[in-house]
Order: sequence, then C-alpha cells, then structure tokens
Amino acid sequence: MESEKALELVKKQLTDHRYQHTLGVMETAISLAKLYDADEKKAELAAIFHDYAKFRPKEEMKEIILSQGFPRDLLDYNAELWHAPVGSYLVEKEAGVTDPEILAAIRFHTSGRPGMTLLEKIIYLADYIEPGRHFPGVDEVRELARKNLDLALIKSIQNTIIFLLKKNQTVYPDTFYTYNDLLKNRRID
Ligand code: DGI
Ligand code: FE
Ligand code: FE
Repeated sequence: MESEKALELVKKQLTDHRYQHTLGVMETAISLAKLYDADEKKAELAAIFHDYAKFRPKEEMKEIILSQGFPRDLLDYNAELWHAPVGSYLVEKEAGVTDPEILAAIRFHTSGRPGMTLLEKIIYLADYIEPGRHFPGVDEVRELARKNLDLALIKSIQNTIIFLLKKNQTVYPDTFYTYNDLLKNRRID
C-alpha cells in the first residue's frame, strides 16, 4: 500500500493530535530504519497504522481480544494495552494489510515482547521518541537510539515501568519479560 492511501485511512480513525503523533512516529521510524538497515517501507506503514485502534470503544476491543485469540489476561490489565493487538487485527481486516512483520510491529508496539524483531523495536522506540513527545527522560532515549537500539529500548521500558509504578498502576507481565529479555541478550557493541 502507498503511504498516501494509508495516511488517508488512518486519519479517519484518529483525532488531529493523534494524527500528528502518527506523522512523528512515521518520520522517526523511517530514520531509524535507515540507521539500522531495516525495511523503510515496512517501517513507514507499521508506523502509520500503529495507533489505528486507539479510539475504538472498549467493549469492541474486549470483544476482539476474546474472539480473535489474543491473550485473555490483557483484559485484567490497563486498557491502554488493548489498542495494539486490536489494531493489528483491524488493520488487516479493514485496511487489508497482510504483511505479518508489519502486523506484529503494530501488535507489540505497547507491551513489547521477548524476542522482538528489528522492525518491532523500531516502531516501539519511534512511538516513544517521536518529536511530539515531551516527558522526562525522552531526550536521553533519543540520544541512545542513535547509538544502540537495544540500550534505548531498555531505557524506555525502565522509564515506562517506573512511570506506572509511581502512579500505582499494574504492569503487564510482557513488559517485564521484554525488559529482561533485552537485558540478557542486548548487543553492547
Ligand atoms: O498509544 P500511545 O499513547 O502512542 O503509546 P503506547 O501504545 O506505547 O501506550 C503507552 C501507554 O500505555 C503508556 O501511557 C503506558 C500505558 N501502559 C499501561 N499499562 C502498561 C502500559 N505500557 C506498558 N508498556 N505496559 C503496561 O503494562
Ligand atoms: Fe499506541
Ligand atoms: Fe503511538
């Protein structure tokens, strides 16, 4: 799919603010793909579609998680996590995207997962560091992302876990599993 068409489809699903965020994720994902020798076209499309389901009603998201074989335990955790797997499903169903690498990058863009692919890491990070993001620690992760993708990812997950703990919120176990996996297997070169 051409990016113009993808953007047109996504714009209808999002608020203006969230669409601007999406454009930021797209630019950042393309830069990271160039830097780390990933498929730029896939990074672009995955970024455009990553928040496709962000504004779906909770009831609809619940129904999709239960009927499409996504882990049921997602429903026991923060509803912020749901739009990622639900997005991967709806982007295939409604926008006709079938590339499994793109769909996985959408699916795991919030929780991560152990054994993330290069494309999954790029979308996760681009979402975190796109130019419209302003929160403590984001500049440090932006700098790390230029040097070492895994270290940047580790830092961003640490920040997210600390953020959730400080707000007395639960942490989905996959967030910890992703963190542990990266720390054990990180490339330190
Ligand atoms: O959709 P975005 O706002 O662009 O970003 P996202 O898909 O990374 O969602 C991030 C939000 O999800 C962030 O505010 C933290 C929240 N969240 C809630 N529970 C969890 C969680 N994030 C992770 N990684 N793990 C959780 O258990
Ligand atoms: Fe998201
Ligand atoms: Fe996002």
